[in-house]
Amino acid sequence: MKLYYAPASPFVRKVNVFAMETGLDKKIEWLRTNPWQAEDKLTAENPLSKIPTLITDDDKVIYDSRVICEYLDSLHNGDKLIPGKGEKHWQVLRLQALADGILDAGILRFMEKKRPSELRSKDWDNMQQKSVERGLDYLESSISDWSDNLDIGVITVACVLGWLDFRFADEDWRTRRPQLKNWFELFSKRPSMVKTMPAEAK
Ligand SMILES: N[C@@H](CCC(=O)N[C@@H](CS)C(=O)NCC(=O)O)C(=O)O
Repeated sequence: MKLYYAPASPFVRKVNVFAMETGLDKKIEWLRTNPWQAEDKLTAENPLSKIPTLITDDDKVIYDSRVICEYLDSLHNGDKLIPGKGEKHWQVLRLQALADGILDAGILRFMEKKRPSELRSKDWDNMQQKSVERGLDYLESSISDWSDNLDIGVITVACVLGWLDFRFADEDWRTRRPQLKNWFELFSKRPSMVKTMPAEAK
């Protein structure tokens, strides 16, 4: 399999952690790209020019991170990280959707920060920041429902928190959320997390 990636992408990290936790990482060949430049090699596979984008061994193209993780989960015989149908399935997918949504709002803020200051909208930034804050509050208040699990939901939560530390290091999410802080500290020690720390693209 081949995976289009860039080193700072939290969605790529999610797929990478998922692949390591399911023992599939050795089967992935990494193809570096810059999705913001809409390089031909990427847009030929994914018209949205987004990463992660996976090319399977039989040349199928799969995106986005949710669909890639579901595909990876179908390839191994260990414990599934996306539980089959039933209550657990929906809980895990909802946790993933919440964490992905926090990331989406965080990325909108990050993009806004990059615009010339006279073009930036404080209202827009506040609105996205509030989504992030509410999402994190929910993670703190619901932590006993998910913190003992290893699944696509908690992997996504961990990648979101890692990305917030990477891109918004000056904003403290921990003080008001001690349980989330402790959980993240522990989860971050997993080899899959240690080996996939985000890095600025060179
Ligand atoms: N929902 C997508 C989001 C992917 C995404 O937004 N990736 C970013 C990098 S972190 C990207 O490729 N952005 C380029 C663009 O939006 O043009 C997923 O889960 O894979």
